[in-house]
Amino acid sequence: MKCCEATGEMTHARWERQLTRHMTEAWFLQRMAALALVCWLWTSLLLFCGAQAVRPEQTDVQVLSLNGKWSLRNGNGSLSLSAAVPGCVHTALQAAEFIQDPYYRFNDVLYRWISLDNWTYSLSFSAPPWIRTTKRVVLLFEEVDTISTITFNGVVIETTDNMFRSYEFELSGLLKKDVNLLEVAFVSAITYASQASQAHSSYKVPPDCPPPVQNGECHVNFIRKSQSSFSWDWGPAFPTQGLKGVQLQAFNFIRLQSLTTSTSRDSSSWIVDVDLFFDVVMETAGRALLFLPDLNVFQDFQLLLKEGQSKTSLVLLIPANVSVDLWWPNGHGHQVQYRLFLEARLDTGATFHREARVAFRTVELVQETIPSSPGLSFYFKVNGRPIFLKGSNWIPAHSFQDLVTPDMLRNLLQSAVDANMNILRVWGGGVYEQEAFYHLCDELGLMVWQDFMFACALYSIEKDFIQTVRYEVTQQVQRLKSHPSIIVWSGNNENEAAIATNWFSIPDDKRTRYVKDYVTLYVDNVKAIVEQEDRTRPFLVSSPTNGLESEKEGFVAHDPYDVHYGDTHFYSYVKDCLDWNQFPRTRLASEYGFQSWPSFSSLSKVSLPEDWEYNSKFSDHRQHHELGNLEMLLQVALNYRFPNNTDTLQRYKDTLYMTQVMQAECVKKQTEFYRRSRSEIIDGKGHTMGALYWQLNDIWQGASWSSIEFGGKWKMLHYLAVEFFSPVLPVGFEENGTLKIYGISDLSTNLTLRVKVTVYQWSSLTPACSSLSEERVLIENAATLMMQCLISDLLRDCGKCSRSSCLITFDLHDSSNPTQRHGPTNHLFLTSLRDAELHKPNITAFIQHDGNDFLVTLKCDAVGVFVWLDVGDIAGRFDSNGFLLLTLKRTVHFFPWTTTSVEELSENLHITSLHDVY
Ligand code: BMA
Repeated sequence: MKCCEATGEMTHARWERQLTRHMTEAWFLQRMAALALVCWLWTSLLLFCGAQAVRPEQTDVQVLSLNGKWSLRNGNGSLSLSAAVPGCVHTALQAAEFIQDPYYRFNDVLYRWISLDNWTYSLSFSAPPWIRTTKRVVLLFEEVDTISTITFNGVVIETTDNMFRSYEFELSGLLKKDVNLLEVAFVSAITYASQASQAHSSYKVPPDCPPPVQNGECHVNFIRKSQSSFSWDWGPAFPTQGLKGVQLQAFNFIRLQSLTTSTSRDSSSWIVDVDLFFDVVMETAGRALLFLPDLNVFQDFQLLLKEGQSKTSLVLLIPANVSVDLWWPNGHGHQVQYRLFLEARLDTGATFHREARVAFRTVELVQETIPSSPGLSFYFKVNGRPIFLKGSNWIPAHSFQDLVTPDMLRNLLQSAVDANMNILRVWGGGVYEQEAFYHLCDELGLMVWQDFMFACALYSIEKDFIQTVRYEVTQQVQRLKSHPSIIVWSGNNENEAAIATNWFSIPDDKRTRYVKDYVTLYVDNVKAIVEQEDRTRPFLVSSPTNGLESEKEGFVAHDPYDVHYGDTHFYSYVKDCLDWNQFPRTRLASEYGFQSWPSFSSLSKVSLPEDWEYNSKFSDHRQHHELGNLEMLLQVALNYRFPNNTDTLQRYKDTLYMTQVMQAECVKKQTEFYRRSRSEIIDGKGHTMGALYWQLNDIWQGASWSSIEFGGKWKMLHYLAVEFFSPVLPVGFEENGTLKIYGISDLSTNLTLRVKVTVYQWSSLTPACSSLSEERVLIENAATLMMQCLISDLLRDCGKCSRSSCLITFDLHDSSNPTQRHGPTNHLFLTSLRDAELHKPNITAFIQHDGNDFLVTLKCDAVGVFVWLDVGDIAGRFDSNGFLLLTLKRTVHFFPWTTTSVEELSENLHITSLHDVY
């Protein structure tokens, strides 16, 4: 027993003592045999403590990766090339230089032939001797996109119909010694969807096709593939074909397929539920140890594993006296995750070990009555604390998912965190994201509102369709449930609303059928499976929804946009977006937004000089939202002047800038409205507890609602989000001639503050006047009215100020230490900037090194508004941009994401402010 004499953090005696607590009587009878196990477990624990363990996860399982270079050919064999797996047809064709960048100019349409063809991936490989002598060999596909027939050595082993699930097949007996041929013959997703819709002849399942402006493909609701891959109002149609990871797993006795964890709390202690999914060749027994080294908690279990595939559930109790650090959303605390180890040994001699992460947090969706308001509240409590959701909606980061790298994801998700967001909604028209996405969200404290992948359509409930959805939902919940970041599952995007408000002009007498199908799909299947697999977080059937009220009304409420219940989506492009009176005082705003164009540097990469006009064919082509380009100009016209430069290219660039100014201001106004509505009930409406604007990221370089461009560059909106999502924020607005300033706080302590209001003339950087309010308590986790005054009084007491010659800024100051400011300085324009008496600010810039970053020192001689610094293609971001320049001198940081220099930055820096485009 020499190995047990090793010294470590835990003495042998203590280990024995702790283990004894968990021993059963049977265990005592088997003590001698078990001592060997203890010795082995002890060794394993020491290995864990030293974090040195590098060994196979399962001694009985051998893995042969089939990733790498495969062959690819089209339907008639006229094209053949080698193709990487993971990968897809488009990226393979581009890598082999058969095609250009699919995102270039009009290539999305020109390359449609690729998606209309049927492509076959094939791989020849010889099986190593060990694999042929193993009892079971399983072929595993992580993802097959989408419709394919898989053959192995000429034998059809499976057909696939769902990109959102993995597939595996038994290969034993089929493996040859020399050459084995694996082929995946895809059928065009477009053809399949069209045929599936035709086959569904009993009644229509709308919509048939996307609007023509999207240059898309039809009947995407008939295929379990990313719904936006057939085009969306912000993205191209690239219904590609391809494969993710492929491997062989060979084993003689047992394979641990996956391990999931979830945590919950009873009255006194935490419970960690660990589910193990096994594939067992022959019934076997053994023992397993679960170990949380950082909490010094462990427990051992007897395993009895029946033949076939099965789930074994282990429950690890965290004793009440063990203090556990919680996982909190960004801005509310740390994101603590603990390492959990599983060590098991079976009677066959096989061993396996796994490492996972466990986080402790609770989540609750509160829907209860609110005094003086009809309806129900709708907000999330994490660890018992109500959390105002601040964030955005996530769409796929690329049409070709194989090109999405963890670095790209980190950059985007870090950008969300840098903008003070605490949540992203993974929208139901895209994809269930890759593992790295959720790991990053766990690490960064970004909560995830996870939709199931159904959007803006009705769906069939044919037996095969339901069956494939059932596999999908089961697998996805099992794959994702261990992530603390996921706080809610949601059945679909806008499909309750689509039926309720009759998007597809369904005659009244046919409505019942569609409601019934809706309930069958999302309630009887999706919801039922989710609740069976994961009871630790809430499930919503749709977004927007009235929540419990929708359920009461048979899951399709008569008005899912009712502000007294649930979440709402709200879009209005024609009314003045700066008029807060038009915004719905909703319980939770899960979608709202405005379009803008990305920067010239992004667009010029995929276009030619002849495209660089707002009304060019290219500009129309990259606008997938009917009348979108006009709507942007309309909003610009409501508050600003049109760019009037006589140079066409400059006018184009100025117009791109104006769309970003407009978008940033519109979303800012609306978000501030939602944040200041969190503590009030006005006319029975309010208690708003979330603002997730549409949309965070882009799939390509085109007009969209995003705040971050394809490639990661921040639009003006994203810079403004840093401030409008700030944990402490002063919000000012005008109501019947009165200036009201609210303080918004996401903090968990009260602050005693004063509001400093400063009035500036547009022509001068010296304040015209300023005043300090009475002190007031800014209440923790609330919106508080901090001060109010008549605007006419303010201007009258401030010399020659008028609404068009002056603007107001305001900030929150510590009442005992007036030099300490809380939150950013905010502002209010007293007239539309179309009419304001702006002065040319004459901005100059000087760039210097500052360690790895750069300092840009700006000087000006009048107030600069929406001052925009652009360094073209140089990747990186500023600490602030799109701001009001109110001081003679201001320094801004630039954080590069690649190597650059003072010279390169100076050459590329371009500064625009609103006055420049007038
Ligand atoms: C919402 C989303 C998306 C869409 C966006 C902008 O309805 O759910 O479907 O892209 O609006 O139109």
